[in-house]
Amino acid sequence: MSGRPLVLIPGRIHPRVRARLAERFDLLEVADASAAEASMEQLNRVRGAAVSGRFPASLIERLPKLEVIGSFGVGYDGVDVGAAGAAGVIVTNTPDVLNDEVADTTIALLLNTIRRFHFAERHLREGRWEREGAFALSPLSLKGRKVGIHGLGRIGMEIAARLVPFKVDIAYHTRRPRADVDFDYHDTLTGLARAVDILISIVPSTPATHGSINAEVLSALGPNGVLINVGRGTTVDEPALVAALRNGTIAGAGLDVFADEPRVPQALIDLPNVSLLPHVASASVPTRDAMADLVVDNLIHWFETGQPLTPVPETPYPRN
Ligand code: NAP
Ligand code: 8YV
Repeated sequence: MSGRPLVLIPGRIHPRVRARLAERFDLLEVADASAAEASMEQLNRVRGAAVSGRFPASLIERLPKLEVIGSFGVGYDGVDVGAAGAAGVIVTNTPDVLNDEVADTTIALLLNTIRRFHFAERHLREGRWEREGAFALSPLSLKGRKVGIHGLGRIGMEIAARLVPFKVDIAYHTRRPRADVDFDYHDTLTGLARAVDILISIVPSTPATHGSINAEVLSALGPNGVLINVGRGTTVDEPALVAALRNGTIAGAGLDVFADEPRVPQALIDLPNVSLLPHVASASVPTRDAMADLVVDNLIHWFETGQPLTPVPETPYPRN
């Protein structure tokens, strides 16, 4: 035994997290959150953890010395923060360092969905421009649109800042209105959807957001409506979305996130009026490196000073 804290890594993680942790800590790497291959003696010594994905209560219960979990990503819905808090374990996430990347991706996805550039590029690559002529005009345009942002937090604010120069009207829905913006506030999601013709969702996966973009919201968005989801797939009722896209209840959708990743419903893939990305909003080398560093820096700071850098609100520091 080295005297260095033992840090558990359940499942795959960004290589920079692993490499930097190995410089400071002993590592216990297991295939997944079942930690089936670890002995009780090893689990009894684990003081920290780094995870990208699931960290369930069943694992927390088997780690009596666990102090801190560093979760890779700003969304931490894979970590049972209730069980962590009850066990006195601090959970950290990676806020802010990915705001710009995710907001940039959101704008790209919005324009792609409306102007169908992915199909236009395929037209060129398949030689159809030369053989058949110009690509069809896009039925939709961003011009004159009203954009509703579902979730005006760290990333939502960066999306809004990028939309201002596009000369679109901006409105939003959150549970509590923000005092520092003058965009129109709607106290219900359906009310927001009724008032706009583009809805951008950037909320966390919680019981309250689960399935909240449903048939009623899509119907309120209307036949010229476009849904963009970069938050979490669980926020959207996917069967209702497929129906709305098929029958013209809304005009199109751009999705970076899905309810059961990496499985994407074939019904969505088959639709002509969607742009689909495989959860890549933060997926550049510089941004993922910054996220990896924040995971590691949280653990280092915890073991050096007894304080986390970016604890999640459910496991605050100082403890309540
Ligand atoms: P944040 O700063 O915590 O902002 C969350 C926003 O959602 C706040 O404005 C919050 O306002 C609102 N919200 C929360 N629950 C709500 C509800 N039930 N109804 C309406 N609004 C609600 O989080 P962030 O850093 O911007 O990140 C947001 C989420 O984006 C993450 O949790 C993650 O799931 C997702 N994300 C996805 C990617 C990707 O790769 N696609 C990348 C990064 C993040 P109130 O509290 O006032 O309601
Ligand atoms: C990551 C994300 O892709 O930060 C988040 O919440 O969804 C993304 O930035 C993910 O967390 C890592 O797999």
